[in-house]
Amino acid sequence: MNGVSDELTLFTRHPANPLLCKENWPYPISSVFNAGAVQLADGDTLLLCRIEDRSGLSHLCAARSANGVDGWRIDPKPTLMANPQQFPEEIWGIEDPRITYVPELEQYAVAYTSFARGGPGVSLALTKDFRSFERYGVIMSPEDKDAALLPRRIGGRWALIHRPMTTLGAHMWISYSPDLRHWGSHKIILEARRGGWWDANKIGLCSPPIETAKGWLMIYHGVRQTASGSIYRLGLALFDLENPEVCLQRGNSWIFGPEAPYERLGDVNDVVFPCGQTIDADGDTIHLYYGAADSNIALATGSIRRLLSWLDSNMSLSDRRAV
Ligand code: BMA
Repeated sequence: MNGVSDELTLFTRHPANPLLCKENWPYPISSVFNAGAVQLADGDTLLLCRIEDRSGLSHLCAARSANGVDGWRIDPKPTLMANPQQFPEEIWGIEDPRITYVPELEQYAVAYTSFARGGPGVSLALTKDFRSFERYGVIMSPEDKDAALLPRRIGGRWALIHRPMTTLGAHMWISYSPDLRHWGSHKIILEARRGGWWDANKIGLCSPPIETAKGWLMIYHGVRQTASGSIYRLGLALFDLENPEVCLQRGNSWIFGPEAPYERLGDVNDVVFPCGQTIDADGDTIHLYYGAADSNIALATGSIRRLLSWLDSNMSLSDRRAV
């Protein structure tokens, strides 16, 4: 596996990694990373990739593949560009899309970071086909990011997971809305720990929450600050199905971190940053697509059943609080 030993092997790196890098792009770019992912009705895997162009600003571009590994058909030009005339909160680009299919709307909801003078905020767009988009504009004002919509209403309201920066710190929150436009009932659902923990001080949602029989499974990132920079790693937490602000389990250790050369070295070293996954028809096999070192896109595969049983034996006593 690319010379990398994975002690836990909850996620196995694909031998073809990295799957996509700037050399694959049909137009000049600086880097491709942090992609939202879905399996389309026709069976294709679609990645909505964050592309950083050579001005330094980001846009989104779709890549489609029959097997989710190779043979990518990449849109010949940007799929979704910032539109600062109509949406001034996008003046410095759009980043890190997370895609949720919403059966009630028969559409995909794309939550992404819009970047402007006030800092990063959360914007929302709906689409049926990843060719035309209905933009809702900014739905969480700066400074906020790492957002994804839950695929169904909770108690009659839509629910969004996101990560505002507040004087309390960089924790994960949930907010609710009757119409996807007006948001309230904001609550912290998971706090960054403190001190020496791998997820001290700054955490955020990775790919969209996964509905399982035991609860909403969330893969989140923790950012460890070191003398030579940050290390982005992944951890797991489980939340109540009908009351997702209640954390049922949280893992103590990280489960996936930068180890392969393409994760350790790039525009930003030591980053694994998934924004999307696809799940096979067996309901268990999970394909996690992640940005590696802010320079390319890689794939790791695991089992939802194994992630849940790992949580059973590695959780801290239902502890969602900072310690
Ligand atoms: C985060 C986001 C991600 C990026 C990561 C590491 O704050 O900006 O898009 O991958 O930092 O640079």
